[in-house]
Amino acid sequence: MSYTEEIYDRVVAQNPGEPEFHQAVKEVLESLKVVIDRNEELYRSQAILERLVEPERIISFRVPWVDDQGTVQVNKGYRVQFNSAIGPYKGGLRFHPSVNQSILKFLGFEQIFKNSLTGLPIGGGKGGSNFDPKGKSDREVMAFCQSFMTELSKYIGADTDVPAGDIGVGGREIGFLFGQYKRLRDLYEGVLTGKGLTYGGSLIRTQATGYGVVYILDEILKAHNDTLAGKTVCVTGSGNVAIYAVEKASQLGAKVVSVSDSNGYVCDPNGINLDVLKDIKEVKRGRIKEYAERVPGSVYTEGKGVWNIKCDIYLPCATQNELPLEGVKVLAANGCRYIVEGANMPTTLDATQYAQENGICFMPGKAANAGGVATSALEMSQNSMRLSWSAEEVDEKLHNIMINIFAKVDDAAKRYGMEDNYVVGANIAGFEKVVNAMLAQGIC
Ligand code: NDP
Ligand code: 2IT
Repeated sequence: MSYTEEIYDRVVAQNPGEPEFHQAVKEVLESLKVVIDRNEELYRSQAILERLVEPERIISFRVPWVDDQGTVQVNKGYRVQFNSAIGPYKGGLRFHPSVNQSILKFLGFEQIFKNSLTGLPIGGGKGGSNFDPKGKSDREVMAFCQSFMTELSKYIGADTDVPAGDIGVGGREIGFLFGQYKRLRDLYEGVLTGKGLTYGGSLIRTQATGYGVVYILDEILKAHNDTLAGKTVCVTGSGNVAIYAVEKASQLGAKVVSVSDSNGYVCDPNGINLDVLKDIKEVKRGRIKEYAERVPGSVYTEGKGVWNIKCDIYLPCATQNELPLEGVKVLAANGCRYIVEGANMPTTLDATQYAQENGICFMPGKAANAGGVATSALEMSQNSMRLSWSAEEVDEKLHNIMINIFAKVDDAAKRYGMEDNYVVGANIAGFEKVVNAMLAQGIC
Protein backbone atom coordinates (compact mmCIF):
# COMPACT_ATOMS: atom_id res chain seq x y z
CA MET A 1 0.00 0.00 0.00
CA SER A 2 1.33 3.45 -0.84
CA TYR A 3 2.16 6.01 1.87
CA THR A 4 -0.75 8.24 0.76
CA GLU A 5 -3.24 5.33 0.91
CA GLU A 6 -1.95 4.33 4.35
CA ILE A 7 -2.47 7.84 5.63
CA TYR A 8 -5.96 8.07 4.17
CA ASP A 9 -6.94 4.84 5.96
CA ARG A 10 -5.42 6.17 9.16
CA VAL A 11 -7.43 9.42 8.87
CA VAL A 12 -10.68 7.50 8.39
CA ALA A 13 -9.90 5.18 11.33
CA GLN A 14 -8.76 7.92 13.69
CA ASN A 15 -11.41 10.52 12.82
CA PRO A 16 -14.71 8.62 12.84
CA GLY A 17 -17.88 10.48 11.91
CA GLU A 18 -16.06 13.20 9.96
CA PRO A 19 -17.06 12.54 6.32
CA GLU A 20 -16.32 16.04 5.01
CA PHE A 21 -12.83 15.91 6.50
CA HIS A 22 -12.22 12.47 4.97
CA GLN A 23 -13.41 13.78 1.59
CA ALA A 24 -11.05 16.77 1.60
CA VAL A 25 -8.09 14.63 2.71
CA LYS A 26 -8.85 12.00 0.08
CA GLU A 27 -8.79 14.50 -2.78
CA VAL A 28 -5.51 16.03 -1.62
CA LEU A 29 -3.72 12.73 -0.93
CA GLU A 30 -4.77 11.25 -4.27
CA SER A 31 -3.29 14.30 -6.00
CA LEU A 32 -0.09 14.18 -3.96
CA LYS A 33 0.63 10.50 -4.63
CA VAL A 34 2.87 11.32 -7.63
CA VAL A 35 4.88 13.79 -5.55
CA ILE A 36 5.19 11.57 -2.49
CA ASP A 37 6.20 8.52 -4.54
CA ARG A 38 9.23 10.36 -5.90
CA ASN A 39 10.60 11.00 -2.42
CA GLU A 40 8.79 8.53 -0.22
CA GLU A 41 11.66 7.66 2.10
CA LEU A 42 12.26 11.25 3.15
CA TYR A 43 8.58 12.02 3.68
CA ARG A 44 8.02 8.82 5.65
CA SER A 45 11.06 9.39 7.83
CA GLN A 46 9.78 12.84 8.73
CA ALA A 47 6.13 11.67 9.12
CA ILE A 48 5.16 14.53 6.84
CA LEU A 49 1.72 13.20 5.95
CA GLU A 50 0.86 12.12 9.53
CA ARG A 51 1.65 15.68 10.61
CA LEU A 52 -0.10 17.32 7.67
CA VAL A 53 -3.47 15.68 8.41
CA GLU A 54 -3.42 16.33 12.17
CA PRO A 55 -4.42 19.86 13.28
CA GLU A 56 -1.80 21.57 15.44
CA ARG A 57 -4.61 22.46 17.85
CA ILE A 58 -8.42 22.43 18.05
CA ILE A 59 -10.12 24.73 20.53
CA SER A 60 -13.72 23.89 21.36
CA PHE A 61 -15.81 25.94 23.74
CA ARG A 62 -19.26 26.84 25.11
CA VAL A 63 -20.96 30.00 23.85
CA PRO A 64 -23.78 31.08 26.22
CA TRP A 65 -25.90 34.14 25.34
CA VAL A 66 -29.33 35.57 26.09
CA ASP A 67 -31.97 35.91 23.34
CA ASP A 68 -34.61 38.65 23.01
CA GLN A 69 -37.09 36.65 25.08
CA GLY A 70 -34.63 36.55 27.98
CA THR A 71 -33.92 32.84 27.44
CA VAL A 72 -30.36 31.58 27.84
CA GLN A 73 -29.10 29.90 24.66
CA VAL A 74 -25.97 27.75 24.40
CA ASN A 75 -24.03 27.13 21.18
CA LYS A 76 -20.83 25.30 20.34
CA GLY A 77 -17.77 27.35 19.35
CA TYR A 78 -14.57 26.13 17.66
CA ARG A 79 -11.26 27.22 16.21
CA VAL A 80 -9.19 24.70 14.26
CA GLN A 81 -5.55 25.86 14.13
CA PHE A 82 -4.42 23.46 11.44
CA ASN A 83 -0.98 24.38 10.15
CA SER A 84 1.33 27.31 10.90
CA ALA A 85 4.33 26.27 8.79
CA ILE A 86 4.21 29.29 6.48
CA GLY A 87 2.52 31.91 8.67
CA PRO A 88 -0.01 32.66 11.41
CA TYR A 89 -3.23 30.63 11.18
CA LYS A 90 -5.60 32.37 8.78
CA GLY A 91 -9.12 31.46 7.75
CA GLY A 92 -12.73 32.39 8.22
CA LEU A 93 -15.39 31.84 10.87
CA ARG A 94 -18.61 30.14 9.81
CA PHE A 95 -21.89 30.62 11.69
CA HIS A 96 -24.40 28.06 10.41
CA PRO A 97 -26.53 25.41 12.15
CA SER A 98 -24.69 22.64 10.24
CA VAL A 99 -21.26 23.57 11.66
CA ASN A 100 -19.43 20.73 13.40
CA GLN A 101 -15.85 19.58 13.85
CA SER A 102 -15.80 17.63 10.58
CA ILE A 103 -16.82 20.64 8.51
CA LEU A 104 -14.33 22.94 10.22
CA LYS A 105 -11.51 20.41 9.85
CA PHE A 106 -12.21 20.03 6.13
CA LEU A 107 -12.26 23.81 5.75
CA GLY A 108 -9.08 24.27 7.81
CA PHE A 109 -7.30 21.55 5.84
CA GLU A 110 -8.26 23.12 2.48
CA GLN A 111 -7.15 26.49 3.80
CA ILE A 112 -3.54 25.26 4.25
CA PHE A 113 -3.11 24.69 0.50
CA LYS A 114 -5.21 27.68 -0.55
CA ASN A 115 -3.22 30.06 1.61
CA SER A 116 0.01 28.61 0.29
CA LEU A 117 -1.14 29.20 -3.30
CA THR A 118 -1.65 32.92 -2.61
CA GLY A 119 2.12 33.24 -2.19
CA LEU A 120 1.55 35.22 1.02
CA PRO A 121 2.76 34.23 4.53
CA ILE A 122 -0.41 32.74 6.02
CA GLY A 123 -1.01 29.34 7.64
CA GLY A 124 -4.28 27.39 7.65
CA GLY A 125 -7.13 27.66 10.13
CA LYS A 126 -10.92 27.83 10.37
CA GLY A 127 -13.51 28.30 13.07
CA GLY A 128 -17.12 28.94 13.76
CA SER A 129 -20.28 27.94 15.53
CA ASN A 130 -23.55 26.10 15.03
CA PHE A 131 -25.26 29.45 15.78
CA ASP A 132 -27.83 30.38 13.10
CA PRO A 133 -27.85 34.14 12.43
CA LYS A 134 -30.99 33.81 10.26
CA GLY A 135 -33.99 35.54 11.83
CA LYS A 136 -31.96 36.88 14.78
CA SER A 137 -32.11 40.54 15.78
CA ASP A 138 -28.98 42.70 15.62
CA ARG A 139 -28.89 42.65 19.42
CA GLU A 140 -28.99 38.87 19.51
CA VAL A 141 -26.18 38.64 16.94
CA MET A 142 -24.13 41.10 19.00
CA ALA A 143 -24.73 39.16 22.22
CA PHE A 144 -23.66 35.96 20.52
CA CYS A 145 -20.54 37.53 18.94
CA GLN A 146 -19.46 39.07 22.24
CA SER A 147 -19.76 35.75 24.04
CA PHE A 148 -17.99 33.88 21.21
CA MET A 149 -15.09 36.35 21.25
CA THR A 150 -14.84 36.31 25.05
CA GLU A 151 -13.52 32.77 24.75
CA LEU A 152 -11.82 32.97 21.33
CA SER A 153 -9.82 36.08 22.29
CA LYS A 154 -7.55 33.90 24.47
CA TYR A 155 -6.24 32.03 21.44
CA ILE A 156 -5.91 34.58 18.62
CA GLY A 157 -3.85 37.69 17.81
CA ALA A 158 -2.47 39.64 14.86
CA ASP A 159 0.68 37.44 14.77
CA THR A 160 -0.94 34.21 16.01
CA ASP A 161 -4.26 33.56 14.35
CA VAL A 162 -6.36 36.00 12.30
CA PRO A 163 -9.98 34.95 11.64
CA ALA A 164 -12.30 36.52 9.05
CA GLY A 165 -15.76 35.91 7.58
CA ASP A 166 -17.29 32.87 5.91
CA ILE A 167 -20.90 31.66 5.66
CA GLY A 168 -23.06 33.67 8.06
CA VAL A 169 -20.21 35.98 9.07
CA GLY A 170 -20.00 39.31 7.24
CA GLY A 171 -19.25 42.92 8.09
CA ARG A 172 -21.80 43.16 10.91
CA GLU A 173 -20.43 40.12 12.75
CA ILE A 174 -16.77 41.09 12.24
CA GLY A 175 -17.57 44.52 13.73
CA PHE A 176 -19.10 43.03 16.90
CA LEU A 177 -16.24 40.52 17.21
CA PHE A 178 -13.57 43.20 16.77
CA GLY A 179 -15.19 45.48 19.35
CA GLN A 180 -15.20 42.73 21.95
CA TYR A 181 -11.59 41.66 21.23
CA LYS A 182 -10.38 45.25 21.67
CA ARG A 183 -12.24 45.56 24.96
CA LEU A 184 -10.89 42.31 26.37
CA ARG A 185 -7.29 42.49 25.18
CA ASP A 186 -6.84 46.27 25.08
CA LEU A 187 -5.15 45.91 21.70
CA TYR A 188 -6.09 47.80 18.55
CA GLU A 189 -4.54 45.37 16.09
CA GLY A 190 -5.34 43.51 12.90
CA VAL A 191 -6.68 40.45 14.68
CA LEU A 192 -9.57 40.03 12.24
CA THR A 193 -9.90 40.79 8.53
CA GLY A 194 -12.98 41.86 6.64
CA LYS A 195 -13.24 44.82 9.01
CA GLY A 196 -15.23 47.96 8.15
CA LEU A 197 -13.38 50.69 6.28
CA THR A 198 -13.53 53.09 9.25
CA TYR A 199 -11.64 50.75 11.58
CA GLY A 200 -8.87 49.09 9.62
CA GLY A 201 -10.63 47.22 6.85
CA SER A 202 -9.26 47.02 3.32
CA LEU A 203 -10.96 48.35 0.23
CA ILE A 204 -11.99 45.49 -2.12
CA ARG A 205 -12.04 42.81 0.63
CA THR A 206 -15.84 42.59 0.30
CA GLN A 207 -15.58 42.02 -3.45
CA ALA A 208 -12.35 40.01 -3.39
CA THR A 209 -13.51 36.40 -3.37
CA GLY A 210 -16.09 36.82 -6.14
CA TYR A 211 -13.82 39.04 -8.23
CA GLY A 212 -10.97 36.58 -7.78
CA VAL A 213 -13.13 33.71 -9.03
CA VAL A 214 -13.80 35.60 -12.23
CA TYR A 215 -10.17 36.74 -12.60
CA ILE A 216 -8.98 33.13 -12.54
CA LEU A 217 -11.84 32.10 -14.83
CA ASP A 218 -10.56 34.69 -17.27
CA GLU A 219 -7.07 33.11 -17.13
CA ILE A 220 -8.51 29.64 -17.73
CA LEU A 221 -10.46 30.92 -20.72
CA LYS A 222 -7.38 32.62 -22.17
CA ALA A 223 -5.39 29.42 -21.80
CA HIS A 224 -8.08 27.71 -23.88
CA ASN A 225 -8.24 30.48 -26.51
CA ASP A 226 -11.66 31.40 -25.26
CA THR A 227 -13.22 34.53 -23.77
CA LEU A 228 -15.85 35.49 -21.21
CA ALA A 229 -17.67 37.98 -23.41
CA GLY A 230 -21.02 36.63 -24.58
CA LYS A 231 -20.93 33.53 -22.36
CA THR A 232 -23.92 32.36 -20.32
CA VAL A 233 -22.95 31.86 -16.69
CA CYS A 234 -24.81 30.16 -13.84
CA VAL A 235 -23.92 31.25 -10.31
CA THR A 236 -25.24 29.44 -7.23
CA GLY A 237 -25.66 31.05 -3.82
CA SER A 238 -26.51 34.70 -3.25
CA GLY A 239 -24.13 35.62 -0.46
CA ASN A 240 -20.86 37.49 -0.44
CA VAL A 241 -19.00 35.30 -2.94
CA ALA A 242 -21.94 34.88 -5.33
CA ILE A 243 -22.88 38.57 -5.49
CA TYR A 244 -19.39 39.74 -6.48
CA ALA A 245 -18.87 36.87 -8.90
CA VAL A 246 -22.07 38.01 -10.62
CA GLU A 247 -20.82 41.61 -10.59
CA LYS A 248 -17.38 40.92 -12.12
CA ALA A 249 -18.62 38.37 -14.67
CA SER A 250 -21.26 40.85 -15.83
CA GLN A 251 -18.67 43.66 -16.03
CA LEU A 252 -16.52 41.45 -18.26
CA GLY A 253 -19.37 40.88 -20.70
CA ALA A 254 -20.88 37.58 -19.60
CA LYS A 255 -24.59 37.08 -18.99
CA VAL A 256 -25.24 35.65 -15.53
CA VAL A 257 -28.64 33.96 -15.51
CA SER A 258 -28.96 32.43 -12.01
CA VAL A 259 -28.51 32.87 -8.29
CA SER A 260 -29.86 30.73 -5.43
CA ASP A 261 -30.19 30.28 -1.69
CA SER A 262 -30.94 27.28 0.48
CA ASN A 263 -34.67 27.47 -0.37
CA GLY A 264 -34.51 27.65 -4.15
CA TYR A 265 -33.13 29.32 -7.25
CA VAL A 266 -33.90 32.12 -9.66
CA CYS A 267 -33.40 32.05 -13.41
CA ASP A 268 -33.31 35.44 -15.10
CA PRO A 269 -32.75 35.04 -18.86
CA ASN A 270 -32.15 38.79 -19.18
CA GLY A 271 -29.17 38.69 -16.84
CA ILE A 272 -29.25 39.08 -13.04
CA ASN A 273 -30.12 42.61 -11.92
CA LEU A 274 -27.38 43.41 -9.39
CA ASP A 275 -29.14 46.34 -7.73
CA VAL A 276 -32.12 44.16 -6.87
CA LEU A 277 -29.90 41.26 -5.75
CA LYS A 278 -27.82 43.50 -3.45
CA ASP A 279 -30.92 45.18 -2.03
CA ILE A 280 -32.52 41.82 -1.16
CA LYS A 281 -29.40 40.19 0.28
CA GLU A 282 -27.14 42.97 1.58
CA VAL A 283 -29.75 45.47 2.77
CA LYS A 284 -32.92 43.56 3.63
CA ARG A 285 -31.33 40.16 4.45
CA GLY A 286 -34.27 38.62 2.55
CA ARG A 287 -34.84 35.44 0.53
CA ILE A 288 -33.96 34.96 -3.15
CA LYS A 289 -37.61 34.21 -3.92
CA GLU A 290 -38.23 37.97 -3.62
CA TYR A 291 -36.07 38.53 -6.72
CA ALA A 292 -38.67 36.87 -8.97
CA GLU A 293 -41.41 38.93 -7.32
CA ARG A 294 -39.50 42.11 -8.19
CA VAL A 295 -37.96 41.37 -11.61
CA PRO A 296 -40.35 40.66 -14.50
CA GLY A 297 -39.27 37.77 -16.72
CA SER A 298 -37.38 35.93 -13.98
CA VAL A 299 -38.62 32.63 -12.56
CA TYR A 300 -38.20 31.18 -9.06
CA THR A 301 -38.02 27.42 -8.53
CA GLU A 302 -38.21 25.90 -5.06
CA GLY A 303 -35.46 23.40 -4.15
CA LYS A 304 -32.14 22.47 -5.75
CA GLY A 305 -31.33 22.27 -9.45
CA VAL A 306 -29.55 25.35 -10.80
CA TRP A 307 -27.67 22.84 -12.96
CA ASN A 308 -30.81 22.37 -15.06
CA ILE A 309 -30.30 25.85 -16.56
CA LYS A 310 -28.28 25.64 -19.79
CA CYS A 311 -24.96 27.47 -19.45
CA ASP A 312 -21.37 27.64 -20.73
CA ILE A 313 -19.84 28.27 -17.31
CA TYR A 314 -20.97 27.13 -13.86
CA LEU A 315 -19.76 28.91 -10.71
CA PRO A 316 -20.94 27.11 -7.53
CA CYS A 317 -20.67 29.75 -4.77
CA ALA A 318 -22.91 28.46 -1.95
CA THR A 319 -21.62 25.54 0.12
CA GLN A 320 -19.91 22.11 0.27
CA ASN A 321 -21.27 19.24 -1.82
CA GLU A 322 -23.99 21.36 -3.43
CA LEU A 323 -23.14 19.98 -6.90
CA PRO A 324 -23.69 16.20 -7.06
CA LEU A 325 -22.97 13.73 -9.87
CA GLU A 326 -26.50 14.02 -11.30
CA GLY A 327 -26.02 17.80 -11.60
CA VAL A 328 -22.70 17.55 -13.42
CA LYS A 329 -24.20 15.01 -15.83
CA VAL A 330 -26.89 17.53 -16.77
CA LEU A 331 -24.33 20.32 -17.11
CA ALA A 332 -22.12 18.20 -19.41
CA ALA A 333 -25.09 17.07 -21.51
CA ASN A 334 -26.12 20.72 -21.95
CA GLY A 335 -22.67 21.75 -23.20
CA CYS A 336 -21.22 23.42 -20.09
CA ARG A 337 -17.44 23.76 -20.61
CA TYR A 338 -16.12 25.24 -17.34
CA ILE A 339 -16.76 24.75 -13.62
CA VAL A 340 -14.92 27.16 -11.33
CA GLU A 341 -15.59 26.69 -7.61
CA GLY A 342 -16.35 29.86 -5.65
CA ALA A 343 -17.40 27.90 -2.57
CA ASN A 344 -15.18 25.45 -0.66
CA MET A 345 -15.57 21.89 -1.98
CA PRO A 346 -19.01 22.50 -3.58
CA THR A 347 -18.54 19.59 -5.99
CA THR A 348 -18.66 15.99 -4.76
CA LEU A 349 -15.67 13.76 -5.62
CA ASP A 350 -17.59 11.62 -8.13
CA ALA A 351 -19.00 14.75 -9.79
CA THR A 352 -15.52 16.27 -10.06
CA GLN A 353 -14.20 13.13 -11.71
CA TYR A 354 -17.14 13.00 -14.12
CA ALA A 355 -16.58 16.63 -15.10
CA GLN A 356 -12.87 16.02 -15.76
CA GLU A 357 -13.60 12.93 -17.84
CA ASN A 358 -16.35 14.57 -19.87
CA GLY A 359 -14.76 17.66 -21.34
CA ILE A 360 -15.46 20.13 -18.55
CA CYS A 361 -12.50 22.21 -17.45
CA PHE A 362 -12.60 22.18 -13.63
CA MET A 363 -10.87 24.63 -11.24
CA PRO A 364 -11.09 23.69 -7.53
CA GLY A 365 -12.07 26.16 -4.83
CA LYS A 366 -8.71 26.18 -3.09
CA ALA A 367 -7.30 27.98 -6.14
CA ALA A 368 -10.40 29.73 -7.46
CA ASN A 369 -11.67 31.32 -4.24
CA ALA A 370 -8.23 32.22 -2.83
CA GLY A 371 -8.71 35.89 -3.72
CA GLY A 372 -10.68 36.40 -0.51
CA VAL A 373 -8.01 35.20 1.87
CA ALA A 374 -5.29 36.80 -0.27
CA THR A 375 -6.97 40.18 0.15
CA SER A 376 -7.29 39.43 3.85
CA ALA A 377 -3.51 39.04 3.89
CA LEU A 378 -3.26 42.41 2.11
CA GLU A 379 -5.48 43.83 4.89
CA MET A 380 -3.03 42.41 7.45
CA SER A 381 -0.12 44.09 5.66
CA GLN A 382 -1.93 47.44 5.61
CA ASN A 383 -2.76 47.12 9.32
CA SER A 384 0.88 46.33 10.17
CA MET A 385 2.07 49.33 8.18
CA ARG A 386 -0.72 51.52 9.61
CA LEU A 387 -1.77 52.76 6.19
CA SER A 388 -4.35 51.92 3.57
CA TRP A 389 -4.08 51.34 -0.13
CA SER A 390 -6.56 52.66 -2.73
CA ALA A 391 -9.19 50.40 -4.26
CA GLU A 392 -7.24 50.40 -7.54
CA GLU A 393 -4.03 49.29 -5.80
CA VAL A 394 -5.73 46.44 -3.93
CA ASP A 395 -7.68 45.33 -6.99
CA GLU A 396 -4.52 45.25 -9.07
CA LYS A 397 -2.68 43.20 -6.44
CA LEU A 398 -5.65 40.82 -6.23
CA HIS A 399 -5.75 40.46 -9.99
CA ASN A 400 -2.01 39.69 -10.14
CA ILE A 401 -2.33 37.17 -7.31
CA MET A 402 -5.05 35.31 -9.24
CA ILE A 403 -2.95 35.38 -12.43
CA ASN A 404 -0.03 33.92 -10.44
CA ILE A 405 -2.20 31.25 -8.83
CA PHE A 406 -3.38 30.12 -12.25
CA ALA A 407 0.22 30.02 -13.49
CA LYS A 408 1.37 27.94 -10.49
CA VAL A 409 -1.52 25.48 -10.78
CA ASP A 410 -1.11 25.13 -14.52
CA ASP A 411 2.66 24.68 -14.18
CA ALA A 412 2.42 22.00 -11.47
CA ALA A 413 -0.10 20.02 -13.52
CA LYS A 414 2.18 20.19 -16.57
CA ARG A 415 5.32 19.28 -14.59
CA TYR A 416 3.65 16.05 -13.50
CA GLY A 417 2.33 15.31 -16.99
CA MET A 418 -1.31 16.04 -16.20
CA GLU A 419 -1.98 19.16 -18.24
CA ASP A 420 -5.37 20.78 -17.55
CA ASN A 421 -5.88 18.72 -14.37
CA TYR A 422 -6.17 21.74 -12.09
CA VAL A 423 -7.18 19.65 -9.08
CA VAL A 424 -3.82 17.90 -9.10
CA GLY A 425 -2.04 21.15 -10.01
CA ALA A 426 -3.56 23.13 -7.12
CA ASN A 427 -2.89 20.42 -4.54
CA ILE A 428 0.70 19.90 -5.63
CA ALA A 429 1.57 23.59 -5.96
CA GLY A 430 -0.01 24.33 -2.57
CA PHE A 431 1.77 21.40 -0.92
CA GLU A 432 5.25 22.21 -2.26
CA LYS A 433 5.71 25.40 -0.27
CA VAL A 434 4.17 23.99 2.93
CA VAL A 435 6.25 20.80 2.88
CA ASN A 436 9.42 22.75 2.27
CA ALA A 437 8.70 24.94 5.31
CA MET A 438 7.75 21.94 7.45
CA LEU A 439 10.95 20.09 6.59
CA ALA A 440 13.07 23.17 7.35
CA GLN A 441 11.46 23.64 10.76
CA GLY A 442 12.15 20.12 12.04
CA ILE A 443 9.75 17.85 13.88
CA CYS A 444 7.08 20.19 15.23
P1 NDP B 1 -22.73 33.87 2.76
O1 NDP B 1 -23.21 33.52 4.10
O2 NDP B 1 -22.55 35.30 2.39
O3 NDP B 1 -23.65 33.21 1.65
C1 NDP B 1 -23.83 31.84 1.60
C2 NDP B 1 -24.77 31.52 0.46
O4 NDP B 1 -24.81 30.12 0.28
C3 NDP B 1 -26.20 31.94 0.74
O5 NDP B 1 -26.85 32.23 -0.45
C4 NDP B 1 -26.77 30.71 1.42
O6 NDP B 1 -28.18 30.59 1.35
C5 NDP B 1 -26.11 29.62 0.60
N1 NDP B 1 -25.99 28.42 1.44
C6 NDP B 1 -25.34 28.30 2.62
N2 NDP B 1 -25.49 27.08 3.13
C7 NDP B 1 -26.26 26.42 2.26
C8 NDP B 1 -26.76 25.10 2.22
N3 NDP B 1 -26.49 24.22 3.20
N4 NDP B 1 -27.51 24.75 1.14
C9 NDP B 1 -27.78 25.63 0.14
N5 NDP B 1 -27.34 26.89 0.13
C10 NDP B 1 -26.59 27.27 1.17
O7 NDP B 1 -21.35 33.08 2.60
P2 NDP B 1 -20.16 33.33 1.55
O8 NDP B 1 -20.69 33.85 0.27
O9 NDP B 1 -19.12 34.09 2.26
O10 NDP B 1 -19.62 31.84 1.36
C11 NDP B 1 -20.05 30.99 0.31
C12 NDP B 1 -19.03 29.91 0.07
O11 NDP B 1 -17.79 30.51 -0.30
C13 NDP B 1 -18.70 29.03 1.29
O12 NDP B 1 -18.37 27.73 0.83
C14 NDP B 1 -17.45 29.68 1.85
O13 NDP B 1 -16.71 28.77 2.61
C15 NDP B 1 -16.75 30.07 0.57
N6 NDP B 1 -15.74 31.12 0.66
C16 NDP B 1 -16.02 32.34 1.20
C17 NDP B 1 -15.06 33.32 1.22
C18 NDP B 1 -15.32 34.70 1.71
O14 NDP B 1 -14.43 35.54 1.61
N7 NDP B 1 -16.52 35.01 2.21
C19 NDP B 1 -13.69 33.07 0.72
C20 NDP B 1 -13.53 31.78 0.12
C21 NDP B 1 -14.52 30.85 0.12
P3 NDP B 1 -29.06 30.83 2.68
O15 NDP B 1 -29.06 32.32 2.89
O16 NDP B 1 -30.39 30.26 2.36
O17 NDP B 1 -28.37 30.09 3.79
O1 2IT C 1 -12.62 30.18 2.86
C1 2IT C 1 -11.97 31.24 2.90
O2 2IT C 1 -10.89 31.37 2.32
C2 2IT C 1 -12.54 32.36 3.65
N1 2IT C 1 -13.63 32.23 4.20
C3 2IT C 1 -11.77 33.64 3.79
C4 2IT C 1 -10.73 33.53 4.87
C5 2IT C 1 -10.02 34.81 5.21
O3 2IT C 1 -9.23 34.74 6.16
O4 2IT C 1 -10.23 35.84 4.57
